[in-house]
Amino acid sequence: MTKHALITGITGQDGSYLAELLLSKGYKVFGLRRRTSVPILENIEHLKNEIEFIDGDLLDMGSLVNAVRISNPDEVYNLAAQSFVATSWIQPVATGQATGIGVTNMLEAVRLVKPDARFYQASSSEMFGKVVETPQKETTPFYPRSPYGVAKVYGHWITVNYRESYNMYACSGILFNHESPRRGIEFVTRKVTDAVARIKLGLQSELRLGNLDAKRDWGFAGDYVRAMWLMLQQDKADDFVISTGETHTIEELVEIAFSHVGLNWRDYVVIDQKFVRPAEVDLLLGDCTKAKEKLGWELEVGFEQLVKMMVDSDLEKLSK
Ligand code: NDP
Ligand code: GDR
Repeated sequence: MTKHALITGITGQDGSYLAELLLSKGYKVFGLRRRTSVPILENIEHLKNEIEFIDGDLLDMGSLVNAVRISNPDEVYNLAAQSFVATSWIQPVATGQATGIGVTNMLEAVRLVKPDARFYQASSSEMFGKVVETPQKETTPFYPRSPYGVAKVYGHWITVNYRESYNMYACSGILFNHESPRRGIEFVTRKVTDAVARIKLGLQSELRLGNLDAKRDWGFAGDYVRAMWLMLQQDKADDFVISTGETHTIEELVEIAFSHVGLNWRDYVVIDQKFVRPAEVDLLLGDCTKAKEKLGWELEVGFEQLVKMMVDSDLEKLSK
């Protein structure tokens, strides 16, 4: 029997890698897509004939009920969210609605239409926020530092609550930062690799950034979607941290990206207060021992390899 999967956030970075993975495993993939005046399918252009799109929005529960009815899913991956932390201070209510309440809308749709479907919630290391304990693991208390982080904490606990209240197979994957050539252009890794490529090609002269001292545990999105799938293949639903166990400053990221094309970052980077956040998450470093032991999950791409892959991809895109 062909398995059915419903992915929300199909047009995003993770949606595209997860769709590739599930298609390669023989799944029929349904993708929830928002109506936009200009369709933005850049990440899934190559898959668009293999995915069945269903129109809908996390804010509109009727559309989610409809999506679950049409797709009749064995597995639901809730990846949709307002996912850019900086924007969450500008649109805190919209972020709370999509990133927080949207999770309840999706869980309710599953509970009402297909309660035995397995559910994955895209939780985030941003829930750890202010450093309480390092490395951060499943039992580390949350202390979110942005409206986005606060909304994700709500999404995490409502997922746990539906598992405990209704005995649903619902998992929360607490994923640390993961990147790829398909990363949105405003996130710091892609902003840097795109700028490095532009500067190298003579299309841009400087790169304006905020806080270079923050530390992140950065992995490759292609490795992380494997963990999402593994979480839904277990005997019992549970929550897992997914991380690399290494942390690097933004300055290190910048250094590696510029030196990969033979440039010195100090000649191009300008600090701009506009990109400094009202409250910062200073240090993220994850301990994913539980995922390694229980899921058998391993990462394949390291940090330096990831940064170089992204710079090379941006150089290639811009050279065209
Ligand atoms: P992206 O920003 O690339 O993708 C977000 C997706 O959500 C897009 O497809 C977007 O659609 C969709 N979306 C936004 N709002 C709505 C809505 N109201 N209704 C339906 N769809 C909506 O994020 P990523 O792929 O990087 O991340 C996937 C998930 O994982 C997110 O929930 C994110 O918060 C979480 N996460 C990400 C991490 C990372 O490092 N990448 C780490 C931890 C968690 P559209 O194209 O229409 O805007
Ligand atoms: P983050 O990712 O907030 O960790 O959330 P982002 O790449 O936006 O920021 C990482 C760090 O870089 C610092 N920074 C800048 N960030 C951006 N975007 N632009 C800049 O110019 C800049 N200068 C410095 C930030 O202050 C921050 O410390 C990502 C998202 O994918 C979330 O959805 C996800 O939940 C978390 O990762 C885990």
